[in-house]
Amino acid sequence: MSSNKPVKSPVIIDLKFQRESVVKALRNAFAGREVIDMADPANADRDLGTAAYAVVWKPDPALFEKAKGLKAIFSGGAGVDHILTTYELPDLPIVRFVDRSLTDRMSEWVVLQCLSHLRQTLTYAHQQRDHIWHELPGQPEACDVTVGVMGLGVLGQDSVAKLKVMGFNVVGWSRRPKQIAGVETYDAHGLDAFLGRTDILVGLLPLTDETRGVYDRSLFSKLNRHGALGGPVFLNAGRGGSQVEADLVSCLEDGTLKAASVDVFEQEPLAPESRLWDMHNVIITPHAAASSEVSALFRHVDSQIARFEDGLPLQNVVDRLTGY
Ligand code: NDP
Ligand code: OXD
Repeated sequence: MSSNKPVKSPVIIDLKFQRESVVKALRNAFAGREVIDMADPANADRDLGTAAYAVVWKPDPALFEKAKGLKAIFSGGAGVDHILTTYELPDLPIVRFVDRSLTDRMSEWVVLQCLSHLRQTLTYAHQQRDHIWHELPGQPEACDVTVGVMGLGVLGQDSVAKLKVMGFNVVGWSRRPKQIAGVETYDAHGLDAFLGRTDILVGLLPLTDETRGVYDRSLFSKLNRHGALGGPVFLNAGRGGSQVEADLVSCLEDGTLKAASVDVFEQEPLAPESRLWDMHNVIITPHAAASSEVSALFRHVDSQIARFEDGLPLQNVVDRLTGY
């Protein structure tokens, strides 16, 4: 007996993620829908013309040539520069990954780094290595320090809320004006005023034509030099293309910046010869501030496809003009 249910259109998976996490998550994903996993060599020459959806992270450039029937593209992460800056993309909706798991992870990273610099964990770690028992003089409180968050989107706003819980003063900057209770915010025109208030600068901007190279010497030199930490600190978990790394290194060397925590780099992986690796005032994490939980990603894609097929608008669609 044949069923009258319409056949669900296949979904293509092209995720340059850790392989086991994808394989494991696929076991329970996309019920009743064919999955074309591009990491499976058997799919190398597959006809992709019937697939309506693709879930991608740094996909094969030829994918969009071959998959001519796509109706929507889902980014494997919150950022979409990995596709927008690299390919001639078809004029289709691109959906960002927005999920509590990713947002929480990012806020954890931001709060952890702010507290690490507040509580001088780098210096104490060096002292411990050298068996030195020495309490550092002065112990500023979070309320003595102003954290300036650049980028007040999903991740920036959650970080702001959690930094406030820890007692930091928080100011924020975004392209368009924002109202956030208990937080002074600045728009594109207020950048210098925002920087002048900021002791710890947190970069949570997407990479676009406008934000490329924004964190440079000129910007770092406008940060507050008279704060309780004894010099400005820079954190970046947005995108490495937004920082001028040569300026970052020289500002950390000459004291324009006191310290930094960096998760994203102009080139990833960070080159073994980068001076950043050995700087005593730098914390490096390997683009791991907020990795995508693959099973949560597939649940999010599944629910967006269900909306789409029910005639409802997709959520978190990228604005192709602004690039985020
Ligand atoms: P959103 O799109 O929700 O927010 C982006 C924010 O940046 C908005 O507030 C936006 O302003 C602001 N912005 C964009 N362009 C400009 C500009 N030219 N000038 C001033 N402000 C600007 O993004 P998310 O918060 O979800 O994510 C931010 C970025 O974090 C991602 O794009 C990605 O690159 C990075 N990321 C990094 C991860 C990691 O592990 N390191 C993990 C996940 C994401 P407005 O509000 O006015 O639109
Ligand atoms: C993202 C990332 O954009 O992991 O989600 O960088």
